[in-house]
Amino acid sequence: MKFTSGLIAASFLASAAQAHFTLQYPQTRGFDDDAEVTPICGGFNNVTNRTEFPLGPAQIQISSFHTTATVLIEVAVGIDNPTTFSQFNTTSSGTTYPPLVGFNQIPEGPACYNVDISSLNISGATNGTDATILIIYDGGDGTLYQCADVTLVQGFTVPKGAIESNITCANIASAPSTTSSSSSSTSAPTASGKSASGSDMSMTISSISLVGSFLLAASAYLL
Ligand SMILES: *[C@@H]1O[C@H](CO)[C@@H](O)[C@H](O)[C@H]1NC(C)=O
Ligand SMILES: *[C@@H]1O[C@H](CO)[C@@H](O)[C@H](O)[C@H]1NC(C)=O
Ligand SMILES: *[C@@H]1O[C@H](CO)[C@@H](O)[C@H](O)[C@H]1NC(C)=O
Ligand SMILES: *[C@@H]1O[C@H](CO)[C@@H](O)[C@H](O)[C@H]1NC(C)=O
Ligand SMILES: *[C@@H]1O[C@H](CO)[C@@H](O)[C@H](O)[C@H]1NC(C)=O
Ligand SMILES: *[C@@H]1O[C@H](CO)[C@@H](O)[C@H](O)[C@H]1NC(C)=O
Ligand SMILES: [Cu+2]
Repeated sequence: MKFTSGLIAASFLASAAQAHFTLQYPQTRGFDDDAEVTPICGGFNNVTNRTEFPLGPAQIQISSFHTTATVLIEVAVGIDNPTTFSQFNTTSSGTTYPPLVGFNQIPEGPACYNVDISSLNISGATNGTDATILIIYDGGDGTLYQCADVTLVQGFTVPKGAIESNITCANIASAPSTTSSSSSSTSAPTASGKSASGSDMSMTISSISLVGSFLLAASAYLL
């Protein structure tokens, strides 16, 4: 008995150590390290659990197991089971909206983001609307995906303990728009709370090339 639980703990630690990234909150649709490379939701094509998530101010936490990684977070709203990338930036009436969290670079460890779905002004996003949050992650070994299926609830707040209490949650401006503004106010979220203000220029360049590769991945998927 003891031996068995020891084995389970050991295999859990082994898989956590190999992971590219994990989604701490909200609850992931599913995590399979090997299938994480499969669009759109890392190998999980069907909605199973849907959890409540704030329509207003909220946090999202991931853990990254690469030295540096680039992250983009998008949301599809009012669609039971989104199956194309465009459903994560376009309403049913054809209006496009920005990502929930723009491209940003993170160090290894936990990363937390302040988000507010209501601030995206998506017409269909009201109390009780279904949504799917999509984490797109690149730690240098491919573009990886995880989804979280939620119901947006007005006035709901992230439960205490869902986010590690000793980390600072970052405010990441929306991704640079196609009309390039040189002063994107992206900043890397850090576990310690100290700002990782490395080289903004190289971050911008790598963000742009990642935008390109993400879009390539997206269009490859759509073809
Ligand atoms: C996912 O949904 C599809 C279409 O409804 C179904 O054919 C398939 O069996 C489902 N897969 C799982 C794992 O439930
Ligand atoms: C659904 O959520 C419940 C409660 O969080 C959890 O116990 C269960 O394992 C989840 N099921 C799946 C398929 O993720
Ligand atoms: C929306 O997403 C699609 C698919 O990823 C992409 O081709 C398109 O450029 C995006 N539109 C905007 C305005 O960002
Ligand atoms: C949402 O609407 C508010 C108020 O009109 C505006 O300040 C904000 O820029 C809008 N956000 C987006 C993403 O369009
Ligand atoms: C949102 O909907 C839930 C039930 O789904 C309800 O309990 C709650 O009062 C609603 N909140 C607001 C602000 O209307
Ligand atoms: C935060 O707390 C967890 C345990 O709750 C600990 O493992 C981790 O090292 C702490 N992180 C920092 C940056 O203090
Ligand atoms: Cu990896």
